Amino acid sequence: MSETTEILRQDEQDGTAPLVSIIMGSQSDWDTMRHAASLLTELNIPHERRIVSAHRTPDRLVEFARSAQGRGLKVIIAGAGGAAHLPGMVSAWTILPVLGVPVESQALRGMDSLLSIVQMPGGVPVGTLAIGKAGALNAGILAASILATNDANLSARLETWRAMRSAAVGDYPEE
Ligand code: RP5
Repeated sequence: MSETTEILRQDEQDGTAPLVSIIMGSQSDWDTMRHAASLLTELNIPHERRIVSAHRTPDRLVEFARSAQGRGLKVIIAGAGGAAHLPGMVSAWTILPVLGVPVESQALRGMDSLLSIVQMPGGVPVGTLAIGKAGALNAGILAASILATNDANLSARLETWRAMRSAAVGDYPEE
């Protein structure tokens, strides 16, 4: 088993039921999506990470999306690049909130991913974040915010996280 595969499976091994699922269209998306995973880990939010391709594993996509709510998931973060159907297709199968992360593509630097994810027809929403690392991180923060509306302890952890980020900003630039 590769080191990355081991990381992708580590949350399945601790036996905690995941509240957030981070899915991605390809192994190559992990370098972006790991920023969402790191944030969730930092805030101690049980989550899973999976590869689900709209194009290459369509049956896996349907099985994942149709079972998501029944498995106790509350939020889905879906990252994909290029013709990025994954978040929209998942949203078509579930009423859970779906946060879409456009992964930066080589050909069009993620503009294709962004437009594919953001331009959903009315009625099938995908909350679309920025292209790349910032989008993945913010998807993690948004997932935490959604869960925190019903979890005072998590809300306090999120407040602390934000306060630490603020405290790290200096008043003046260093020479
Ligand atoms: C998409 O195609 C994936 O989400 C990925 O961003 C992109 C390239 O995939 P690989 O060719 O690296 O597997 O489906």
